[in-house]
Amino acid sequence: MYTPLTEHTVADYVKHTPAVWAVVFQPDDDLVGIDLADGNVNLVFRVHSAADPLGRSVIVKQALPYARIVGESFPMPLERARIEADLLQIEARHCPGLVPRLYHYDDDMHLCVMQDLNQHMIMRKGLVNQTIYPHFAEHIGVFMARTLFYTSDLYLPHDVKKQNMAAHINPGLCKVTEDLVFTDPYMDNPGNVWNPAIDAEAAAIRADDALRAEMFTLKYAFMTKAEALIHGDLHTGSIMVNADDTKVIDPEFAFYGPMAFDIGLVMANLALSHCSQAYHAPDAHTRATYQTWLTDTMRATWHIFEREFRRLWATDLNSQWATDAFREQYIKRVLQETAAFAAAETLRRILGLAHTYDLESIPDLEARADAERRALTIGRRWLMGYRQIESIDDLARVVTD
Ligand code: SR1
Ligand code: MG
Repeated sequence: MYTPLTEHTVADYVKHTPAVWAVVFQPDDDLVGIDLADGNVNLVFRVHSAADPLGRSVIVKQALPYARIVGESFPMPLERARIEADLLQIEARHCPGLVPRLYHYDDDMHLCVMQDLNQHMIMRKGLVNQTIYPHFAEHIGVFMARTLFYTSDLYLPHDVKKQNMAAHINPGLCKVTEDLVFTDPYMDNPGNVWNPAIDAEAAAIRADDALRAEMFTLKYAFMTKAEALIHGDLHTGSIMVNADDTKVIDPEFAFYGPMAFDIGLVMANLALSHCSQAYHAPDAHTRATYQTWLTDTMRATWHIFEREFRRLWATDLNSQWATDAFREQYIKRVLQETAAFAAAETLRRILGLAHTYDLESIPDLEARADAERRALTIGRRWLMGYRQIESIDDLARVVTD
């Protein structure tokens, strides 16, 4: 029977789950549960052995019937835990080592037990402290190329692709994205939150019908373009990193959608960090160096994505698509849509319900407003100009100019 776990009950749950207990812990281990939840949506606990807290531990992630940060007024389907368990296994097949290991999924309790990434940190937090991740672009570029290519019509037989689409519908969480990313920020919606210091800019965006038309065109693409099994929420809070390794977490928003939505979220969140460095970086030299790393990482991520995608196209393409001109058009279209979806993510993180730590951790509202205005300008330029983007340099130049 479904019961939300607590710091006091989660250790007992693990102890009575042989698939976890026998694989991770030792027979005489005393277990300790710690509440780690700091995301928007779920319960998250670490359960570790009292004798070896870093060596023998797991993460228990349980869905609530609502979004944790909002409460019961924001219902969310419990079945997202099943979607997450499913995706972690699919992604692990395409990209071994780039997702946490899944130990156990409990369909009654709507929870996953997975590898504790206690040697990694949430990427967004590392970016705030100007941490350089030398392998991030390589890892995330390959992750996106492989997961997107191998779940698309470019690779799969037509009937398998359609069976996969049917098996991975996610209407509840898609609706959250349709509302929070593409709709509410452009309406007078009571859920929207924004810095009062940018009242004028927020009102101008909501009154800009040409911008709203572009945003709704994107929303329509998000709702109808069943291109690949996308992660669906690939921001820097869904990525855990250290100097050597990258793990993509939290695929509960996954469904068959446009490939560029995933790539665009990565680009947008690097750009949001870029804007936030005006406050976070301790001095001008550190700021300039780190901002250069961020835009270099945007370019490298695309280049590595494109290199791997082209490699897969050459080796594993379903023969029905074997036309060079189609390949070139396809890649250019994905790049342009990447800029467009990056715009949607950038704007919603300032005007909508769910903001990011990069900007929210700037305590002075005027300093935050300066960073937010830059981000709004970047988002607007990406959105209104994405059809003119010819190269990743064009996309990244919008952040540096
Ligand atoms: C209430 S859910 C808000 C946001 O958190 C998730 O991480 C998604 O980004 C969603 O839009
Ligand atoms: Mg998440």
